[in-house]
Amino acid sequence: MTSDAVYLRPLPCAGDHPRALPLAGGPMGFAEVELSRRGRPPELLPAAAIPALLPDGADRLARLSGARLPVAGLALTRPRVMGVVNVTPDSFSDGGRHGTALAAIGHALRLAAEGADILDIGGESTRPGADPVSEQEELDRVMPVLEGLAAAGCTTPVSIDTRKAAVARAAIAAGAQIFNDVSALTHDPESLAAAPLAPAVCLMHAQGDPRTMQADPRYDDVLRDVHDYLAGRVRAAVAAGVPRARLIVDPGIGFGKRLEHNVALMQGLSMLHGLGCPLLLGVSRKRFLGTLSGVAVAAERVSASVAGALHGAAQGAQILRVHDVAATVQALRVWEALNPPVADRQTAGETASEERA
Ligand code: HH2
Repeated sequence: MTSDAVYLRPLPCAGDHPRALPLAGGPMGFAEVELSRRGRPPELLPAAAIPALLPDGADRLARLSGARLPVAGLALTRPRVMGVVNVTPDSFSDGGRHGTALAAIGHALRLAAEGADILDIGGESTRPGADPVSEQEELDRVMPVLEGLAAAGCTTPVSIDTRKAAVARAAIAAGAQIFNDVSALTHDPESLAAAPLAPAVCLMHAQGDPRTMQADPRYDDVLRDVHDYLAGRVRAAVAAGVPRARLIVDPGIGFGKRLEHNVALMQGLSMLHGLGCPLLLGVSRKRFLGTLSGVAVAAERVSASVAGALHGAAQGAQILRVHDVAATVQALRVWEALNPPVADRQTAGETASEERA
């Protein structure tokens, strides 16, 4: 992008605001847009003014508000919960707890029963400082889990969390619906060729490699830098043969980011809807939540994680990657009742008055 590129950030509001357009086809809306250029003060404008202001304004507005196609057979008109299944000895939040295939299968089935819409299976920790794992080791960790889930009759769609093309290929052949790559298809030179095989691909922003990424992360303007990086990776994936409608984007909270970077990304998240892809947010149990809440032990950051997930929902994120599925599903049930899809509001109102009667 050029230095005078124009960025649009829809300001999320209730979906039934009289002038609101739907935010990325979900229950939230937006009636105002913050228009900005790097290094200049932003302007707040009515969304309806955008088409007349920018040559591509009508298209950009349509991208911010348009419904996304389903992912893994799931309609994205409400936030979906992706449950984390780490088959690793060293993950930051639950390392070693589900390290054997049997334990991981049991954990995945429990998350599915708790209401996970998607199960994200990973065999390599990408926590800060983590050492890489060989391809064979990763395959040996994740494939028995995918096969075990299928044998157990689990119908919850599976996502494979990997930076390796061979692992993605094997998992997709075994039925995985999403290739979730924290390197946005940059780590393995084969990944761009493997990506079109996946029904959906998640492109996540990370600065640097897990081993060194927290050493001294720097950005000119973290929100716009992440936006532009993801826009470039969307273009690369489309050029490699993955239709835009099958791409998911993710700002990569905690991946080469300081506290202030994570906070700025969370606050400005809705700008990423301009990329026209479903938005995935993974904040669960991460260190910045520990810093903000004062809770040192990752597994004890459940309430902080739920608060982060609800913030993502309010910014229109369609997929929330979480460890604590039951707690998140419970919170989202209430959130969804208070923020129903616009088409359902009449019905919800009627139900409420019936309950009062
Ligand atoms: N975060 C982690 C791993 N994979 N994928 C996406 N798309 N977005 C994320 O934010 C994300 C991710 C890190 O969390 P976890 O899996 O719990 O830890 P570890 O990498 O140590 O296994």
